[in-house]
Amino acid sequence: MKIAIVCYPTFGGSGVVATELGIALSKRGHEVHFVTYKQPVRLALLNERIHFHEVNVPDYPLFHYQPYELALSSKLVRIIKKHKIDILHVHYAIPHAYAGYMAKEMLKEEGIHVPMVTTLHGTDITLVGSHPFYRPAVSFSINKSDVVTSVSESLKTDTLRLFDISRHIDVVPNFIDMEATNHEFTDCQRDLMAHENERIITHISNFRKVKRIQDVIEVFYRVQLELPAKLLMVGEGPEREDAEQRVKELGIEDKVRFLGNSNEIDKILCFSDLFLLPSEAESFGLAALEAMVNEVPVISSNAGGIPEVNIDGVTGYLSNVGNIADMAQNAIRILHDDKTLRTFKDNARREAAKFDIHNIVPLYEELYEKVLVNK
Ligand code: GMT
Repeated sequence: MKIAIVCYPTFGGSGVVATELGIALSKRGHEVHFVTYKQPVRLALLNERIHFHEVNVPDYPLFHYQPYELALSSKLVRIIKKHKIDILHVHYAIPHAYAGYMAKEMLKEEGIHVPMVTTLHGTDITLVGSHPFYRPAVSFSINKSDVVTSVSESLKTDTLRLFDISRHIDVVPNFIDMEATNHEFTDCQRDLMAHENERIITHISNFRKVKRIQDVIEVFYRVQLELPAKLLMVGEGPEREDAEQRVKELGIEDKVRFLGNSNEIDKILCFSDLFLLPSEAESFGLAALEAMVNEVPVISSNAGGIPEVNIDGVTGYLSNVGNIADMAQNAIRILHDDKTLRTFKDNARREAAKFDIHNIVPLYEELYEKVLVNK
């Protein structure tokens, strides 16, 4: 099949999933065309089956806001015609499903019918899309999609609760490549980050409010009072400065390292002992899954789809949002002896295997095939 993928090319989970999906589809023989404003961060090499088309928005002074949806839908029309695309797969409802629908309608005028698959990732539904400003456009774009998928059962429930949806929603969970992280966990160069007797605790995110960065710091503060530990903070975002300030106030600057954005997540997770994800909302929690595949147990909130990934008492522990004391206690419970930590590490990788790319990508292929038959 020839598949056009529209996504955000940044470090966010939706862009990562869309990119990894495209790469996996190309390896399975499909021709994949990424259409976005920048080459996706995880898309290293292009080849005869992976193409990248940049959406340019001409900077015209008359426009106060440059019309990205217009540029994207026009670009989609050109790409779909030129490359005879079979399926349009858009990740994130706004504005991608909206622009995709416009492209579909323009093509219909020329007798070209391209089915659109829309994958909902979370923030487009729970945080941004449900705002009254956007709600009608989001409902409309979802209802006009030929196939709608959500990355967790929880997100499906939220979508049906928050919007007026007439479409069936298929749950296709996010995935990871078990083989790609099949490295030797003893050869992780952890001595670069911590002393031998210290546990390494990691948090990775875009440091937005929804991630509750202050909780990460507070949980770590309590843990390091009980056992020797270091905290690695990976990512960039608006909450970073306040977090650094809090670390200073607590007098733990020598134990916390802010590493910024990284393309070497697996290397960092390889020497991590515990992952913290205390988010306010999380449709899936791809970062938790990436930790688990690297044998890192997860201490998280029980928000949204996280319980579908992090299994309480098995791969880590779940607490109510904001319950720092419970999170710290659970973290200490896992970290305080090697045997318990080993059990949680093994469980984390074993449970992550359920989300192996080889199990999940065929689910998308089946949906593509089904919609093409009914075209
Ligand atoms: O979490 C973010 O801030 C990024 C966001 C995105 O839109 O890329 O992530 C969402 O999609 C990911 C991939 O499906 C999910 O793993 C995240 O849980 C989800 N984030 C939220 O729901 C807050």
